[in-house]
Amino acid sequence: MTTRKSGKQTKEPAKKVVNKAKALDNAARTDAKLDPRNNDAKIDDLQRNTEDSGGEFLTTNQGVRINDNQNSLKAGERGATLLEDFILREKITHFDHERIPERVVHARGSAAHGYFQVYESMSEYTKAGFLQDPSVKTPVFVRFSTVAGSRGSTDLARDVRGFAVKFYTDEGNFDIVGNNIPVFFIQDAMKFPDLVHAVKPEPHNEIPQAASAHDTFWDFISLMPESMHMIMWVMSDRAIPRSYRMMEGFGVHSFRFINERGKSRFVKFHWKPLLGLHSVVWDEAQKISGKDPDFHRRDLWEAIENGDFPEWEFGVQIVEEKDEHSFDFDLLDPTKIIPEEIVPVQRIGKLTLNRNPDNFFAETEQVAFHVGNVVPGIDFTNDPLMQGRLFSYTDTQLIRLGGPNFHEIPINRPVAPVHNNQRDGFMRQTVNRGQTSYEPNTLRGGCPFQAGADMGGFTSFAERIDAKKIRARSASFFDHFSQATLFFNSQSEPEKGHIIRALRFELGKLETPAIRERMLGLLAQVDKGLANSVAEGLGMAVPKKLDKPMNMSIPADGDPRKFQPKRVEQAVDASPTLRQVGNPSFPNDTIKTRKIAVLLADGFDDAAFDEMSKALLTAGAVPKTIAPRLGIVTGADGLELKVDFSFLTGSSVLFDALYIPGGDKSVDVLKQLEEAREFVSEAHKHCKAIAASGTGVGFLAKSLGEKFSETNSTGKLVVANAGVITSRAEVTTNFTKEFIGAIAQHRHWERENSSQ
Ligand code: HDE
Repeated sequence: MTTRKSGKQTKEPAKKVVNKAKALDNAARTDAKLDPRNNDAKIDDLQRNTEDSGGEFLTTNQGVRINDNQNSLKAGERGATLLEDFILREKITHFDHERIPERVVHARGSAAHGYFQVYESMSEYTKAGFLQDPSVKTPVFVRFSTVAGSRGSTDLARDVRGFAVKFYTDEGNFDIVGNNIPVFFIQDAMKFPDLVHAVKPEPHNEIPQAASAHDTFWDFISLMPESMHMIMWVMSDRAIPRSYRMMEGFGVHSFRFINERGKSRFVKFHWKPLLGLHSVVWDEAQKISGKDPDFHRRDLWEAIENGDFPEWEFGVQIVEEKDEHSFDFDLLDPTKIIPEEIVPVQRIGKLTLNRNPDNFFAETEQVAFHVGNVVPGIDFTNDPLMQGRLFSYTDTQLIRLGGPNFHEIPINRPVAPVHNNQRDGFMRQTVNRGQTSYEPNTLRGGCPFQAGADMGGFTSFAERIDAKKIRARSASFFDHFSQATLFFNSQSEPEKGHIIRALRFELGKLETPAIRERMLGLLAQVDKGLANSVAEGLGMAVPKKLDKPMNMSIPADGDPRKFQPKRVEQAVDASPTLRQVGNPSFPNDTIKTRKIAVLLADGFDDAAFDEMSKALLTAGAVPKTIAPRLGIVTGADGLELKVDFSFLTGSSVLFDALYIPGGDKSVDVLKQLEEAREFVSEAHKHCKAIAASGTGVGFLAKSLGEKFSETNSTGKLVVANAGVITSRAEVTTNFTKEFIGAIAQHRHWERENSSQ
């Protein structure tokens, strides 16, 4: 127990009861199996419901052993099937009911178990138990998702990613139900169904799946300038991450930290990936969607199976209550960030994912997150988007998981004990003993009884509210463009180019020219150069006169003039922490877990392969062999390797970099194969690091044609040219070092063809 205080009860009748509660509480919490300080507490808890049928007979759901699982019961061998066949009926009925409604948003996702540890006590800021003691490992379950697509849609859609974390703390479950983008499209929950209806497939023909590039989405956005900041993020590379393991997470809203003395401060939550921030390119994303729609799901699963446990540092931006109004935006507005230059992110702990779920449905599909799941020491603010979410998450589970007892589903139940007078309902699991299900009572000694704040009872922050009841939006929410401009200005040149091309793609897919025009008008408010470049790609001009009013999200009796965007002067012009290329908060010297394709055929240079694969493995990368066919491939000196992929099953878009060892016979075979040459030229087009040694350089030259250049003015053996590393001689340490450095850069944008 880390946070529960001894009861200092003064009122007599309650005293006995409270002491009893404390004793029970202690007993429950020191039960070694359920002690959350043991990070396996949730895993142990799940054991109660885990079964693997190992060495067991096949039975019905009633436990009756089944003798024939091949044939239904019939009137004669060729006769009609009998209604009496309870085994057949049970099996088919269960099958008929196997599906539940998918999540209305964030339907596509994958998850993992892990734990969280704080670096040092945060008691100055919060009394939350799991943030007090660095020796405590709190179990977590984390689900990543896309937003717009159905359960079976591609992982690589251009979309926001959900990043939802459930902490099973000893004071109950705490969920941070966040995204990989720190702001949101809308400011008020009232607009959420409209936004989601606009982005989901169009209702008449259910097209397109998992894509925002269609008329209804941009029609809505073009009338809602409050979305422009978020639009910049979803048109950026953030919306096509390389891996769930290489993206940031954000709580988005301002929350509150409350300390022991009841002092409140505002807090924004961040997750910072230790592998750095990386994305794929759009052309690649589209191809991955065909080659491996489970790319992110597989990546997460494989990394954990390989023992490469993904890690994020937990960051907080803390703002004193007195500073609430000291920013050039409103802290309650979820379309705004607090630039890290103004309030730095303190990294206070680490999240590690170290175990894949046992069963996708039981765990990943049935997990129910809720922004409203908080523990003492954490509280809400009046962010009007969050306020609506506080209603929505329980409500949605009632239909999705079929009733009010979804908290009893193993993945959702807390490791902290649950006692209350809630009863019954569909699928109730708990067998509540006793005569009473109300409080207060005398028949059961008052149990279960309320907990004083000093016994860990949750008390809401006593925020002062003195207001008129009103349907309105604060004027402090009306700067819709400044932070969109800040984001665009903060990008590196290649990233700016990607935003422009993403907008050309999305707007280019529209069938209604007027929507394009309105969007160009809004983009011009963000940055004129941006709007002109997008317009050029669309073969249009930015309209001289803006379609007014710009903001069409206005109540029926509202005066449009009062709803129009207003720019506020910004304290920061550009924030390098908003870009991915050259972001100072992330490492650019690691190649841990990167997948490297090694292209070879029989007769490859054994020594070169050996040197390179040793160097890559030592640096933590995952080399994979690609050959003309599966099976075994043999080197010139007899080294036998298992082929991981053929050119049919592998593809350059599934790898981070590629290496071609020499070996005359191997290179001759590769040279003849169009798929092999395409593999190389596509990796080059996507700006990936490429290395070739010995005669492998000749194959590289043939594949790249005029794009190949091997300027070697210094006479060095190893030539590095915009991420293409060649050595005509053997593989040296210098060569592998150059290649590893080039992979760590992730992409070599100087090679990028801007028309891509
Ligand atoms: Fe959600 N959101 N949301 N959302 N959301 C859901 O809950 C909702 C919002 C987020 O992996 C639903 O269980 C409303 C912002 C994630 O299971 C639903 C509003 C952010 C997930 C819902 C928002 C999120 C959800 C659908 C505006 C980032 C997936 C299924 C008022 C901070 C969690 C479900 C998982 C899921 C409602 C806006 C993140 C319908 C009404 C902002 C990561 O309850």
